[in-house]
Amino acid sequence: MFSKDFVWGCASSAFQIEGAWNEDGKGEGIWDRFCHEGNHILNGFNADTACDFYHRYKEDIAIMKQMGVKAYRFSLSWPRILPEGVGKVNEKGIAFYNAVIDELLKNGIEPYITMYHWDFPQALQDRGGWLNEESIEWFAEYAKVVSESFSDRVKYFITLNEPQCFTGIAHLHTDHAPGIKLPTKDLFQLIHNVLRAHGAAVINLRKYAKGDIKVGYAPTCGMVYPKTETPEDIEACRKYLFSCPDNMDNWTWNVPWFSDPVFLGRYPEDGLQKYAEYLPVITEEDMKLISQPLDFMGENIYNGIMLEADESGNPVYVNRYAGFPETGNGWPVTPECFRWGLKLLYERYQHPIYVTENGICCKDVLSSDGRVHDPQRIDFLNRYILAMKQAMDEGADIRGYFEWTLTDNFEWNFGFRDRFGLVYVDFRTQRRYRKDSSYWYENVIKTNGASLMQPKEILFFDPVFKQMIWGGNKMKDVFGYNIPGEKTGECWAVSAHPNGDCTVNGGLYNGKTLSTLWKENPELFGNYPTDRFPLLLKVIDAKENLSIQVHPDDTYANEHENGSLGKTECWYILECAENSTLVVGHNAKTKEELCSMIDNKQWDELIAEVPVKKGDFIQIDPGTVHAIKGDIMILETQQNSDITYRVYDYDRLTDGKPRELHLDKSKDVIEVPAKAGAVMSTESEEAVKELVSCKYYTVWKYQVNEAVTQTQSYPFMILSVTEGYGTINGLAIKKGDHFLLPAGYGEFVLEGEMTVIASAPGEC
Ligand code: IFM
Repeated sequence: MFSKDFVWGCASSAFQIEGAWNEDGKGEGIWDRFCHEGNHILNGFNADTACDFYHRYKEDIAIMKQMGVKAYRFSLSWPRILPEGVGKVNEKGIAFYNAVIDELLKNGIEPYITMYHWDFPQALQDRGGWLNEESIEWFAEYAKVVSESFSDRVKYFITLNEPQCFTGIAHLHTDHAPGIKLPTKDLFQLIHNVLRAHGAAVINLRKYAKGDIKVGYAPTCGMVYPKTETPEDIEACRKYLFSCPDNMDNWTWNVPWFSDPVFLGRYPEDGLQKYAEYLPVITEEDMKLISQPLDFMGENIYNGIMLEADESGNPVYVNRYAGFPETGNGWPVTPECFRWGLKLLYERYQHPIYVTENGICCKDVLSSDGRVHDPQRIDFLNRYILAMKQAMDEGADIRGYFEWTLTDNFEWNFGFRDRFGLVYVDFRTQRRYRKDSSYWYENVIKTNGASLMQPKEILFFDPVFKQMIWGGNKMKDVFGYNIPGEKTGECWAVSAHPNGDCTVNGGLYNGKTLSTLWKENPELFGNYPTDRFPLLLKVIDAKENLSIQVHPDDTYANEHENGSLGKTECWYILECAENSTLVVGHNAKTKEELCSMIDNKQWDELIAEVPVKKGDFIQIDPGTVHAIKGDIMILETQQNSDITYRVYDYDRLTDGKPRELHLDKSKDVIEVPAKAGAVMSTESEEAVKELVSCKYYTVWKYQVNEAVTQTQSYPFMILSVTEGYGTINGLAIKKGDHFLLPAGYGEFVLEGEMTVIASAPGEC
């Protein structure tokens, strides 16, 4: 599934885990100050101890080893290495990181070092922080020390983590340290300094490296995904993702201002125009410095927004529905943004990508059984990793994935409220508990992604209703359908036919037509090898008699009906009056006799009828003369075809005219002599009864009183609840519901008091 050298990792940052804030010569950082002074952190917490990684790194590395993690992305505390930010190196700080690196390597875990994950030395902040242009040299000096100290064993270095956050959240919104609101012009200057500092660090990391190193950068931002996969909606996403915001209250939250200069060597043109009045002096030399060649692009991705194109092709935000899935801290769960964001980033920046952060905060608790169960995290990661794989399959060069984060830790201004870890930390005792998700991730790593689970979603559809001269309004009373009129004859409940293409209602594929899904997601249908969805499921309410008709087979329909399929169908009688009959078959012995009876309108002699009652079932093969009679309601499973030849219509008039008959074609296809119309009673002692199995479908009846357990191992199955209420695998279903179980769905349990008719396509 994934290439064998795909990097499965975990990520963390120094300030969020290390603690030991003033131990062994560490200098004060801006986050130490921010926590200690003022009321910036939820509940007044600080990170003086955090996860105590400084003393417990061996324990945490041992857990990673158990999990089989291949790489660990961690950051260095700048003030632990250079307590004053520049000048004297703190050898104990270097020794600590050397010990961490050695322990990782000893355990077969590749270290990925992030130089800066927000803990700026306070001493340098006191000299103006990133706003001071000298910060470029300060950061370069720090890079030299880092490279000299660690590049003999560490191969992967990342300069900055999420510059959008440590510039914007700190200096525009002031929620992060140092929490200083800057005039807009100054913030532009500060960001220009940060980007130049990045370039200067890349130069020094390489210049002082003791081995072959790879250098990258890890920005972030919200991503995007299109409402539909039309070129217009995709282009709207591209446009939005790579344009600079107009809103100056949140302008730093964007991709291009932080990534175009680094990877493309220029600030984005629209930003240069929009922000002209705030811009610092930007020289060619600056751009050269900022755009030092990089080996990879990191990107931290958590969520995104759905967009569609308006008439002019401009991106429009699509509102989220009520009850949209959210994480424990209220972030939307949008795996689709991973697929589209990663593809669009790769398309623009053309660098191998590492997902340097992705994960979820959940309200994890230590359960009574002494374990931490976090199914929501497992589901989130499963969906996101599958979406990432889709981006890879569609061309994005993604080399690795770093789950955020190993242990629950200090979540900045939210203190310890938000648990993001694969490992639970009891902050009172510093005991670590592996959450269920850590075992799940272990398995993903061990199987190199093969254990990821394709989402098992039951697909529901919006039916398409058809008005017919013979139709009625029973579907409203019997099934509660919102029918469009008093002559509603047909409900195309599951159909991908162009004359009535159903739309998915809810879930992952909400709003897509079944025919689109068939094209775009063939895996949902077990890659069934036909060019179109093979079945069509209808409810028919015949208030009046339907015309007497006959259907062609595949060969005849293909030849005479523009490549259409023929029509084999079967009927389950949902409702009927007492003493009802159906037209099935005819009495002609020879073709000549048939033609003569038709030409002479000897309908009474020609047509054969069979008695039926509620719950009966009958197969109608092509060539069979048939008709549903008035006051009967049926559920029909048929081939995906709308071809019917009308033989006789009781001489009825519509708008003063008779409906068209298809006598020549009917005579061609009617089978002579007719097979006996075999009506079958579906009553059975057994809960599961096979009603028919032919080339095109198999149909069963499930009589649910006790739990009925079945396995969906067909390309797909369609289930229709014809009576009662119940559940399928815990999902409530009721009379009138029709739904599709996709390929690989596996076991399902029906419970309640229900009658269910199920169909699966034939072996093709
Ligand atoms: O915890 C943070 C991390 O420091 C930066 N990226 C987002 C994570 C979750 O908020």
